[in-house]
This record gives sequence, structure tokens and C-alpha cells, in this order.
Amino acid sequence: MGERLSPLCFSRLRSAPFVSRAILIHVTVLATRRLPGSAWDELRDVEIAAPAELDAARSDVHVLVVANETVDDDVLDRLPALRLVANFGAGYDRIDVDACARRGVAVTNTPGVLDAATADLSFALMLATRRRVVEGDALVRSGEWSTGWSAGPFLGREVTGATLGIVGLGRIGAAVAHRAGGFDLRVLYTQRRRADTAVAEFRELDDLLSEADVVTLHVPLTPETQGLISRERLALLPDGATLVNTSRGAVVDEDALVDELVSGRISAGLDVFVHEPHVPASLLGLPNVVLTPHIASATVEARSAMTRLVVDNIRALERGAPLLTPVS
Ligand code: 8YV
Repeated sequence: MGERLSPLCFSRLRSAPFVSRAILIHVTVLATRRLPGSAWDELRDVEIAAPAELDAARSDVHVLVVANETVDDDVLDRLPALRLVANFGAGYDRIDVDACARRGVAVTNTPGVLDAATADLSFALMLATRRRVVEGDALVRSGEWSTGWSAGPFLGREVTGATLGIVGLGRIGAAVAHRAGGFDLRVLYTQRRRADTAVAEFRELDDLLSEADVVTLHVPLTPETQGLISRERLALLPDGATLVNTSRGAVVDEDALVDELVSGRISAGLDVFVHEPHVPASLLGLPNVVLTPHIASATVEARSAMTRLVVDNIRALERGAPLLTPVS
């Protein structure tokens, strides 16, 4: 059994990050939800509640587990003994990391374990959008499929052999590039720093948008990437191009994207939106859009591994060991 975490233990942790493993401290966890997978059951002292639901400040909570939810000064004020915000997700754009740092609160995320799932969904959206899979499914289910095969205008655009533009060649972008080989795609990428890579050719963002048949977004949401794919940049996409977004809705000017999609000039596969779970109403009836509810990491394998990382970070805190995946 671990001892209860006292302020003394924490001051030892702060001044000595490699505290002896003999010191096992007990942390109390507040989580906005139960996370999937068996690793979750290893936590001993967990309360499920949103910080906003707490009646009063709670000085017994040391770890806050969130799933891409807001952690700002208001939340931190309610949890004065907090030492770790463990995010269930790679993106931590809703966590005020500077505010956490000012209070000595560490932040961890779950990078690496969801790359395959996210890259797979990006391809699923690419294929579903360009090959009109969802429209086809709806036709079959409606009972209106009346010919032996889908003749006439029910034609898609080929993925094989197309030019793919990857915006952000980090772990997930690279996993997409890796898969692109199987589809004989010509792969372009753009990001702030050029990568030393043979999997994709570098282009400036505007050039990539003008050249690609399919553009897929894999940048984190930061002040620099907010609205990166602006109205002017969307207009650079060739007619018939497809935009895939499994990153964050706010990376794109959503109103401008809706206008482009309503015009029918381009198509899109979208897993993320600016104000989730709200989806712009004018997208709902469009045939050239495939919509999914932010499910890029939603596989049994990825979500279990994400929970494993969240729990392992908490256990590292308990042992006084270095955190596995601190964000900074
Ligand atoms: C999660 C995500 O679904 O990793 C991310 O950044 O957006 C997704 O994996 C989200 O964080 C909710 O937990």
C-alpha cells in the first residue's frame, strides 16, 4: 500500500525528480470519465466527475484525467493540490499548459499509440469520400438500387495514383505517408521544418494545396495552425479535390469549407469540427461529404493503449519516477 500523498512528499518530488522507488505515494485521481481498457482498474482511488460539477475546491485531488476537455485557471483554482493533468489523447489544445506550468502542474498526453488508428481512419475517409461508399450504402439500404450495377452518374474519383498532400509530417502524417505506398500515391508534405525523408516531397503549403488531389491534415491545433486552411487557401484546391481532416476542426476555416462543399467543387471526409458535437447543418444533406464523430483513435487497440499510457503516467507520479509522456 502506498502512503497518502502529503505536501511533504510533493515537495520531495518537485526537488528530486528521480526519487527513490522505495517511496510509493498514494494519489487521488479525478477523471471526467472512466477510460476504456483493463489498465484503468489498476488505479486505486478514482472519482468520476467533471471539475465544473464539484461543489467546492478539492484539495485532496492530485491527478486530473481529461479527454480533450478544457483545463484552464478556473479548473486549476478548484484543484489546488493538483500535480498532474493526464490527457487521454495526443492533442492537448484545450489544456492551458502555461497555466499548469505556473502552478507546478505537469501535463501528459498519449502520443504514438494512436497513430495507426488515425492514419487508418484518414484513409477510410479518403476512400469513402472519393469512392462514394456512404452514398452507395444509403442507396442499397433505401431499396432504390434498381439496376444490376451502379450505372450512370454514380462515379467516384480514384485514390490509386493520385497526388496526396500531407499537412504535418509528424507521427500520424508519417503513418499516412507509409500507407500511401500501397496505393501508388505520389506524396507531398508540408510543415514548418523540412524533414529528412524519402517518403514524401516537400512543398510550401500553398503549392501543396494547388497540386494535390487529396489533402489530409495532421497538425496540432495551436495559435499558428488555427484557421491555417483559410478561405483563400481552400480556393487553391483543384476542382474535384478531397480534403480529409482528422486533426482539429479549427485548423480549417469551417464556414469557407462549408461554402466550398455546398458549391460541390470539392469533397471532404471530416472527423473533426470547430464546435463538436455541433456539425454545420448545411453539411448534413451533402453527397460530397463523409462525416464521422471524432473517431480517429476509436479502436479497441488504440484506446486501450491510450488508457495504459494515462495510467502509467499516474503510476510514475506515484513512484516519484519521471513521467513517460510529458508534453513539455
Ligand atoms: C481523442 C484525439 O478521441 O488524440 C487526440 O488528439 O482527438 C482523440 O484521440 C480525444 O482526445 C478524446 O479523448
